[in-house]
Amino acid sequence: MPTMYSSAFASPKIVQHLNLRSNEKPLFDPSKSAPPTSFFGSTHEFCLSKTTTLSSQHRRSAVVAAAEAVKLRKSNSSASPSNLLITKEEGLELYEDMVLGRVFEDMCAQMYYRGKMFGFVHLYNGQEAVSTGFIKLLKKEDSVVSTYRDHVHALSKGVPARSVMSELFGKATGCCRGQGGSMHMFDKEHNLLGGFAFIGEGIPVATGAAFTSKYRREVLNENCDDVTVAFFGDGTCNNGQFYECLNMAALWKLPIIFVVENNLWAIGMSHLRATSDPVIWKKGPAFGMPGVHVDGMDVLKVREVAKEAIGRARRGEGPTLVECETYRFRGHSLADPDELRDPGEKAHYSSRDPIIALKKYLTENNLASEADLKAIEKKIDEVVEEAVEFADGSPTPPRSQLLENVFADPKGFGIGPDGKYRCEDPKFTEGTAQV
Ligand SMILES: Cc1ncc(C[n+]2csc(CCOP(=O)(O)OP(=O)(O)O)c2C)c(N)n1
Ligand SMILES: [Mg+2]
Repeated sequence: MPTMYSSAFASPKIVQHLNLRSNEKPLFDPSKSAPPTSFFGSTHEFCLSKTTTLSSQHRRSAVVAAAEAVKLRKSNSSASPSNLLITKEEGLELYEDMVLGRVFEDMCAQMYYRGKMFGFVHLYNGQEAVSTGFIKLLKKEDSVVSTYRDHVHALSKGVPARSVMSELFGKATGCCRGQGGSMHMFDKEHNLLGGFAFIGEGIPVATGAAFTSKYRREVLNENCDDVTVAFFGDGTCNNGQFYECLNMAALWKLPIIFVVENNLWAIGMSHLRATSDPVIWKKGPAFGMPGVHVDGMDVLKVREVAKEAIGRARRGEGPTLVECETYRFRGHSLADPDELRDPGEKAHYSSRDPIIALKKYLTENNLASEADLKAIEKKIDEVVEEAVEFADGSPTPPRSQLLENVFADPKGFGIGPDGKYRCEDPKFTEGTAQV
């Protein structure tokens, strides 16, 4: 009997969408169903469990397991005689990027508590495999859209650490000249399109960027195969923009990958308590695009799924929704004492640290020695320390920068009748009601 959790992949229409290359089995093969490796490692109860016929068995059979897909690729791979998923160079690149993300974020925590940064700062510790797994496969021309947890996406995309750190310090040398701060990283050169503090706001921007690529290719006949990757959280999947953009992206077959970083929590709200159907990947097939669930603590699995999804987008075959099961190792922001999450749940995921897992893979498969990895760690420590020195020694922006790029000032809020910036008036902070 079909259950409400039977896979939408069973639909022939969807299978057609998954038809990738005639000579190759698709990675997102609906017939390769297997239990998710650890999905719902959350210690929270599924809130539907008492009122539906849903059983864990049904849930499991609905998930397309990337673990299976990875095995498939491994045994089919002819590129690597050793039958490994990555080369030594690729492995070291992934390791370096993940260590950079981790060390950078740990340094941010230190600098925040020393009063060098202001406002809210959201760190990415624990989620590195997602950023690295996707972004290291992109070209410079491809776009990335992030959330307020954006430092590591910026770093993976190639924005220099000193430029991100300076932005966090509010300095003129930051990637947004100090005006964006932690939640609004942006970098034109590397096509990092933000940094968005309002959850879900980046998804339409990403969809627009993907539309631009398609328009350039199909209407302007430009040689453009750029893709866009949009990252956002599980909590954000309950916002309307998510659904509107899935619809448009599928309708217009846009070159976009929607990457859900499902860390099981939206601030202090458990995903399982807040979402009528918490299986996010399944919402892709509902709109006519593949949906995939992958172990987001394993960079190699994320990378295999990312390859397929990016390849589809580049070939003009349309969008993919990827749900990466991951976990943040710190509180929601540096202002969060992180007292709500179950210590057992935290321990479960911290034992699956993605950096340690990659290290193990590299050493056990003789792709890298301890010394190779130590050298990378040393190099990254230096890069991050240099970034702090650079940021600390950089100038603050002039006050007049506050009013740059303001499109309209109809009531004279910024500039007084004397033509001077009001912010330069010593009484500026006394109140603006009269303006
Ligand atoms: C439109 C909007 N509503 C509410 C908020 C407050 N808010 C900030 S973070 C957050 C939770 C987001 O959780 P999730 O999408 O899972 O991302 P995570 O922080 O886990 O990476 C909420 C509701 C917001 N920033 N924007
Ligand atoms: Mg979340």
